[in-house]
Amino acid sequence: QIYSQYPPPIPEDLSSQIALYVKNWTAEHGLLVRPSAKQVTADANPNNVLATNAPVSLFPSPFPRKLFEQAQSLQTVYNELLIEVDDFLANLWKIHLEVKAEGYAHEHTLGLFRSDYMLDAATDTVKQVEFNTISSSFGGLSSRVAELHTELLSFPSAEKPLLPSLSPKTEASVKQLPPPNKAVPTLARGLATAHKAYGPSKSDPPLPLCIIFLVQPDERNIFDQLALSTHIHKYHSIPTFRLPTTSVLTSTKIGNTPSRPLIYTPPFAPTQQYEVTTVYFRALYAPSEYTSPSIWAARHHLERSCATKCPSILLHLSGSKKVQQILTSTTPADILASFLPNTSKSTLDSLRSTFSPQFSMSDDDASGLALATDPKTSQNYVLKPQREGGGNNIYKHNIPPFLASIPKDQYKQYILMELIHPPKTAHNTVLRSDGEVVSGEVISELGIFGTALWKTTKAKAGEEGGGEGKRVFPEILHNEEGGYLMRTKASGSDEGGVAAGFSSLDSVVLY
Ligand code: GSH
Repeated sequence: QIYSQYPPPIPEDLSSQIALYVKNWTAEHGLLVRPSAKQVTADANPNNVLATNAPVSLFPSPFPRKLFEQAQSLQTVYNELLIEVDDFLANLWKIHLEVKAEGYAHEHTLGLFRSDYMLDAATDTVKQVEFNTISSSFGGLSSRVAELHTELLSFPSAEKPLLPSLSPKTEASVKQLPPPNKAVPTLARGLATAHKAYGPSKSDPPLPLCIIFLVQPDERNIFDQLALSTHIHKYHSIPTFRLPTTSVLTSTKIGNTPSRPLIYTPPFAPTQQYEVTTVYFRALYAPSEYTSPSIWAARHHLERSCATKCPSILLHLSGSKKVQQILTSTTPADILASFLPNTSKSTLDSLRSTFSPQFSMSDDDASGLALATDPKTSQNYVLKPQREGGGNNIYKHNIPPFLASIPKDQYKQYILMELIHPPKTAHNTVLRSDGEVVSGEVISELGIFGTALWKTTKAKAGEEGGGEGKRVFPEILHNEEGGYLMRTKASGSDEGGVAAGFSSLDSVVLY
């Protein structure tokens, strides 16, 4: 209601001036991405020197303060919840099985998480869209957007800004400026905490220690990643190196002491060696990245080393839609409460209020199947495969024909989730990466970042992990909430995601 007039209309010529301000600001402050091959051909970009603005909104988006704070307060509970899941799903994963048979060498596991929510207009609550356990991106760039909006809203002076006031005069309680975004220090502290917890070198003779950022060979989102590595270098004095997935097997090896340290030799300094305390995965979350058997071998190689993985394969798997669906179910048992034995009932209720109803698509749940195959009911659902990175979901009326087109035994690879209905009143203007400025009706998605480090629980060789009754809870060494990501997209688009090209980076004003 407050924001039916949001943002205030701006005159045509001022609008292009603001777009220019934003374009220049992004270059000045590294709010950038590398252009896509579609945007700029290799001929026009020799030596890959070009960068362009990340897609970004010109105004912060309004968000109810109460719900923003609820999402923040739940982050450490979510961090704890996703820390360890039963082995039964992970048993599908060959690498996990193999490394388990050999015995896991890593002592700790690190999670850099982002829990994504949308406002649900009907219930006036925040509902979780998904919980990311691998490559949770845009903490770096999203901090810059909060700074950009703050500066733009008080340009050329706070007393007499160029832009009209954002909030109607009647609503004095509305904060005009976005809250500061702590994503960079929070995520960097997570990595630094894992680095310290690793302890001294396990090589003989001892080696200097480092953190590895495992990256895609042709990463466009490099400036987001550099925001973290630069912060780690500056404020934690820890060496970090970028390692493309294609170089894992040539640039690293496992040392021959029994603890299995991961040794990195920088290709540009072949006489130097480092021992890797922590591998931060900004890659290998999507099946399409596993282009050859050597990439699978690289994943196996990293998993069996004693470096702390962010995430381990088990943690990667616990972010799967299937696990998230199971965590929301209350039959036959209250799964959620069993994983959070020390959490109060009111916090559990608050957590539960963020779940959208979800259904299994396997034979054991007839209700999910019935909802998905009837065109009348499928209208209110999204069908999600076990994929990360966006762009893979099937929506509404497309669900029944899609299901009819695949073999029945593949149904269980999907889960069905009730759609969230965000308010339809918001408008914004966006500067896209190709320089186009577009205005229209938008919907936004809020992500809350959090980090956790815990001791890895190790089932003894030959013993099945998990199982009701004998569940062992890991010792949590660090659990922190901090920083947010607001993303905004045209309200006509079902899919989201900045990396996938659907959304723009944004910030919030709270009311
Ligand atoms: N490789 C890129 C990076 O490291 O930044 C993209 C990684 C990626 O797509 N991460 C997903 C994400 O956070 C989670 S698996 N996407 C947010 C978005 O694209 O809006």
